[in-house]
Amino acid sequence: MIWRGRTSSRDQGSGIRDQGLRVLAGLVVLVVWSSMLWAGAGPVSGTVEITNSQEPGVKKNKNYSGVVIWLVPVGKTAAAAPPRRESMLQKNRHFMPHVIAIPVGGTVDFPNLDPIFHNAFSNFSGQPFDTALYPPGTSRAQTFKVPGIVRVFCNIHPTMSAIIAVVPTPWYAVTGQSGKFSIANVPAGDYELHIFHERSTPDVLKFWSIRSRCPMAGWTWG
Ligand SMILES: [Cu+2]
Repeated sequence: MIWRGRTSSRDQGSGIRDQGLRVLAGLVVLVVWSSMLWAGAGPVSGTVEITNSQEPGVKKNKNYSGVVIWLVPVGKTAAAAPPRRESMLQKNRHFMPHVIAIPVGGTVDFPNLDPIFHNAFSNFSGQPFDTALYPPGTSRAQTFKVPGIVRVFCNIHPTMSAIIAVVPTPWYAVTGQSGKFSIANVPAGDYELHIFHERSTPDVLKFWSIRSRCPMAGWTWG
């Protein structure tokens, strides 16, 4: 079964702006819950389209990457995911990839592949941390024990930034350029679908915290 939704300007409240960043106002999400009878678990896939963006890369190139989607079971705690380990490279004065997601308890490595010092820190949302400066060719690691959106920076290169979405569930995905995503092995049950993009307004994100049954019997706005 397929469900389509669209945010409208009415859903964007007063157009809250995020620290002067150009606001990415709308997200259109098409979610396909498998309509097959699942043998206990099945895939959830879909497409995200970013609307109203003033970013040339998003508008011109239809680059819908970096949207994080995760499913949280309703009325019960998600089974603990096995601890995950991901890498976020420091290369050419960028964090790569720019957006990653990891379940609570996971660890992120920050290998420095540049010929200069870098650090990685976050201090105003999600779990604060600071690796301190470290030399080329070395790496630092950070374990994230608290769910939330961690905004990562390097304290000597102001243009370096990244997002780590620490999610309380093993069922999550980050979109690629096409906006497509797929989450495998989702057990049948009730879920809240959550969505995050670094330039969406809080109102848009709240709009997209929606509840459904999986496999889908119909959407309810919860
Ligand atoms: Cu740096």
